[in-house]
Amino acid sequence: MPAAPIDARSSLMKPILLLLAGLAFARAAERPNIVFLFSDDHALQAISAYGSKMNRTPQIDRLAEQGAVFENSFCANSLCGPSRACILTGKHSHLNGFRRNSDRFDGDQPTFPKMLHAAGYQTAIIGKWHLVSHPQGFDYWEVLPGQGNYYNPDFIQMDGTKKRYTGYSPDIVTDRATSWLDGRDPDKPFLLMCQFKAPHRNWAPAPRFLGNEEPARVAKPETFDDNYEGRSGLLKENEMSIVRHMHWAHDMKFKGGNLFPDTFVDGMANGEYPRMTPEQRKIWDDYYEPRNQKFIEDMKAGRLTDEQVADWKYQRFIGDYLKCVAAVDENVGRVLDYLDSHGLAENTIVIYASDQGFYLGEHGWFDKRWMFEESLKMPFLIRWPGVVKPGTRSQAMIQNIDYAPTFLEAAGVEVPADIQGRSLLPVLENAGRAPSGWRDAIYYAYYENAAVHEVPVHDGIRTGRAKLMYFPRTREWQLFDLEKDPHEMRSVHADPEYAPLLAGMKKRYFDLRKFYHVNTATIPTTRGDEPGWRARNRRLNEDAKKGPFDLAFIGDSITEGWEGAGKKVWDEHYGALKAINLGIGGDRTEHVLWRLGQDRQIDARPKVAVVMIGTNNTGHLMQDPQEVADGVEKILELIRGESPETKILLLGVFPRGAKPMDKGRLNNVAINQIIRRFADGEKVDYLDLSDVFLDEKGGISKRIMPDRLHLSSKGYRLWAEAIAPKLKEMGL
Ligand code: SGN
Ligand code: CA
Repeated sequence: MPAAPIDARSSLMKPILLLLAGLAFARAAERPNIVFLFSDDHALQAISAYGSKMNRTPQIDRLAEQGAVFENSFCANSLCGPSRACILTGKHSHLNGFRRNSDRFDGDQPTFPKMLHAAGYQTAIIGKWHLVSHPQGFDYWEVLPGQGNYYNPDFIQMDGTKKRYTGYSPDIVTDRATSWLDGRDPDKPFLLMCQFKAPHRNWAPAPRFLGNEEPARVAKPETFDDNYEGRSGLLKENEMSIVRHMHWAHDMKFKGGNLFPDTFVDGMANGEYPRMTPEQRKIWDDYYEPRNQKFIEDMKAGRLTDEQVADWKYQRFIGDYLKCVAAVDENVGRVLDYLDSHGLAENTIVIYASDQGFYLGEHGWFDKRWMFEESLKMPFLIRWPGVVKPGTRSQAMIQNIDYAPTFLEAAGVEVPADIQGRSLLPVLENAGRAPSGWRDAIYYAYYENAAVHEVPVHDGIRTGRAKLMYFPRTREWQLFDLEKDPHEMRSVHADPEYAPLLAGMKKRYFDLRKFYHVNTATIPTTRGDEPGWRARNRRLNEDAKKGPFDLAFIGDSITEGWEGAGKKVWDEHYGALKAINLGIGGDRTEHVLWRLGQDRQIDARPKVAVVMIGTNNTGHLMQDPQEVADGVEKILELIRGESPETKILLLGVFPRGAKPMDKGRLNNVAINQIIRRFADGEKVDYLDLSDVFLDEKGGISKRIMPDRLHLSSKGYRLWAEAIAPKLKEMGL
């Protein structure tokens, strides 16, 4: 007999059903469902709940009306994969290991979806993933490969195959998400991560937004013509300017060859176009072609000023971007409607966030990465009936490392002690106000230098009032007074009036780095954005491939100097051996880690490696000796792990400075005190050559070290002679 519809059942059944439903609700109420709606590159400036001047996002705004908006929500590393890894793990990039988009997420580490799954949640992720390894901890996943596509996207299936869906990416993500909801076990709580590719570059709008009406003109932001004066010269190296770096086909949607190479960049096709169905293509062409032809005619006729061309680029960019946002907004609405119509809204936490912010013309830019406000900020809206008061606006400083502990606590799962973020529950339960003892500052670190858009490595902290940044490449501090200079147009780090603020911010910076276990000496870092380094490094990479070598020297300028002042001595001592000089001037432990590891200079696989590194960690920051020693230790571990046959002769960092009480000298003494213990009587031997270079009073003769740091040819001779017996002992 087919099941009768509910209201046809006996009147006796009704109260029982209601009671059961009530019990189910009460039980579920203890364990709320979690719907994580997440987009890619959606800036606060383009969300009306955040006061957008350029668009409306009525569906996202529903969450603001029914829940809370966090106005001081920040990411820990303003880039896609890194932000997602922070969210999954609740840890900063240097600990979760995903620092740059080219990294691979170690899916074996603990993540909040895994922990929720273990606690009985049904878990699913659908959409953009961008962490290279396949998702773990999900009952169901279906993710875009890499960046994914807008049109007729492929999705990686759980068996590793790919499946193509016809349609527009955010719509399909929602279709797949709601169909997973349909099929789930209604008796268990669930976590659904619904992650849209939009509005990421190349900002390809859905056909339904390519109607005939002209997009509303958007006023360019105040800082569009920023000339980057008053801040680090590194800002000028950026390759993310709307005026200078828009691609003809990919970004600006022209067809055919670039007609104005002085105005547009070549080399990136519009990858979406060939994927379209004939119907999609027709709508696309009907929209873009007449507008493009008009622009081309105007350009050819010389009718456009530079200012007008810049404006045209901006309108094309922002018009497309906002259309992509509109599609995200609609899909947020579809998910909310689903929850409403299925009676799920009451017991489901809904979040809307995006992996980072984005420049919508501020500082003349598109893209993100810099620690400036527009990309540092992440949207974060949360609806949680019964817990979050509707219409809450929170000023509490939160970060993406907080999401994992929040979800865990909401689900009643114990938060592991090594999670670095903090659960937002105390803020949510306190009407959005930060309880006392809440964080006063966030820590930020960006690592993807020598990559697209040319943004250097930097880190820093932001408090409610100020922002401190540090650029290791140029050893520059930048300080911004966010109250007086909200657009961050002038660094006041050198302004005497700000000396007390600078000192305080520096203290917080170093304390926070300690607190989060940030030791840059152990974090592999490239200097590939410095042309001189890049050229030498490339050569060393090539040479290293010719391994195995007999002997390798690994280090900084003092090692590199074997090719300068030390050349003759090198030839005499090592000319007969197959020897390689892996020294690069200015390197610190973190750079050697990068070269040996990521750049595979370890492929030199020498019989003996002479390692001497650390004086530059001392030099610029007077880095704590223990931190530098940890960096040295990591180098030894890397060599031992990747080239187990290699014997290592670890040298104490050479003395520097004219006098024994020179600060740099003392720092090196302190490093050596620690690293001498790395000798294991087996694969690692240690030698301290201080006595070879110092006179009886602890002075350094200019004849040996002309600048009290680098060696003369006499110095190199002393070095070679001092280690000769050891090298012999080690089999050379
Ligand atoms: C792609 C984009 C870049 C963007 C990175 C990172 N180029 O390389 O503009 O900065 O992704 O973005 S694209 O035109 O090929 O899309 S992220 O959000 O994935 O980190
Ligand atoms: Ca992104």
